[in-house]
Amino acid sequence: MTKKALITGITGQDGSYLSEFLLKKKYKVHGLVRRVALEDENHRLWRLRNITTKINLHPASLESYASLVKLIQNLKPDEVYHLGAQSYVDYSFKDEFSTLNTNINGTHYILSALKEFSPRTKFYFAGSSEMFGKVKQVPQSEKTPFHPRSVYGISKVAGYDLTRNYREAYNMFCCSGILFNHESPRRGFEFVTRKITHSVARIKFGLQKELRLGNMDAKRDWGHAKDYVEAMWLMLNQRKPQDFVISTGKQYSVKDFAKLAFELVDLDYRKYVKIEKNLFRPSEVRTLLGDCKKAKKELKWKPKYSFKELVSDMVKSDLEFVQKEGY
Ligand code: GDR
Repeated sequence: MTKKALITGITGQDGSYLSEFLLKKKYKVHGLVRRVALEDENHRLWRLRNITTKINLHPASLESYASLVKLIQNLKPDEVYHLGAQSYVDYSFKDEFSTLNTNINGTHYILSALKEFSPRTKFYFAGSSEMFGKVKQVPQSEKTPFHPRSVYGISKVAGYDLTRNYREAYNMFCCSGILFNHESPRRGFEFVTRKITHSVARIKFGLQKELRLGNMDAKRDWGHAKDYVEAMWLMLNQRKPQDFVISTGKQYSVKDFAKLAFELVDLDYRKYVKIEKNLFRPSEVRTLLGDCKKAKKELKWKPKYSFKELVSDMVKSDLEFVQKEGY
């Protein structure tokens, strides 16, 4: 029988790759979107451009329990992928209250609606390596204690605990993926990787003179979003619900990323990058490195893209983007 999946955050990077992945697996894909997005297709639905006729979009809001209940009651999906959130860490320092409201209540509303109206639905929660924050162990695994360093990270720990508690208290199939940074040509421009690759392309074409960055010594474990959405699906298609770290196990600094991105277009990053103090965060996550042994063993998952392939994919795509769009 055809399976039904409901994706929150379907218009984002992961939502769009996951939709394509599930369509290939013959799922019926449903997405929750804000009404404003439906009215502004060009700007808000660009990542879904190639598949809009194959998916079903429903207007609802993570801030409205009533709208979520209606959707879940009608659909009774086999799987819910809860990816929707205020996901930009830096913004969470500027608007703590709305980050907490959307991220915690949104997760809680969906879990509660599922419990009441579709308790057999499998639920995936997008946890984050930001939950480890000021890391207590290197590398970080499912057993590493959390120490979030932003309201965003705090909201993700709360979502993770809600997900665990619905699993334990109500016997529901609920999993959290603790995903480390994952990037792609579909990344939003506010995140450092896309900011770098887009600027590299603009500098190459003479549209920009310099690139302003904050902490270039921050280290991350960067994978490709295409690889990571597969892990989400694998988690919901195991016999028992569990949480998994998804990462590459390799670490690079923001400087390494910039150096390579500029090198790929034969430029030296030192000539273009300027450090700007106000791009530093009030409390920074300095270093993250994931240990995904459990996912390798139990999900038989492993990343396919190397760091170099990821950076090349993004630079190549941004060169095409700038050439085509002119900005
Ligand atoms: P992150 O991603 O906070 O790790 O969260 P981001 O790309 O924003 O920052 C990565 C690191 O780069 C440093 N940095 C800068 N960051 C931005 N955005 N802009 C800059 O100019 C800049 N200069 C240096 C940051 O300080 C940071 O250390 C991402 C998000 O996708 C989360 O939603 C997700 O949960 C985690 O990854 C895993």
